[in-house]
Amino acid sequence: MSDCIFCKIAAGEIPSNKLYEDEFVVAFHDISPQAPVHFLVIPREHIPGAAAVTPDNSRLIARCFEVIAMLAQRENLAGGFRVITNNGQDACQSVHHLHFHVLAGKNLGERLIRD
Ligand code: DGP
Repeated sequence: MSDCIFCKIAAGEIPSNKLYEDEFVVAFHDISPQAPVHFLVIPREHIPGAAAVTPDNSRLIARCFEVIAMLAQRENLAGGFRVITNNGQDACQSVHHLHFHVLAGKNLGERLIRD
């Protein structure tokens, strides 16, 4: 999608602090961190959100979680981490390209990412 900010980050057209990228997935630090560790994992393919996951693209979600597990090990998140995806208006989704927030580096408590 030509006007999608995360498509542009994945393509390298907008700078980001990337942790990892491969043919299918990109991980980069969130511009507005909510925890000491806060990065986003996205499929390169433009999927608008969790509600748009289908049998045709769900392998990309599996790949995102493989990358999350790899980065959790590489970034030494042994104390634990939280994975969140916001979908739609009530969840305050602000970027309509599926992304998984990975939060860590402190006790995250029981509060939601936005309340
Ligand atoms: P959400 O509200 O779940 O759609 O989260 C979108 C996240 O994307 C939010 O935490 C801030 C982050 N974000 C928005 N624009 C940019 C950007 O240009 N660069 C980076 N690194 N993160 C961004």
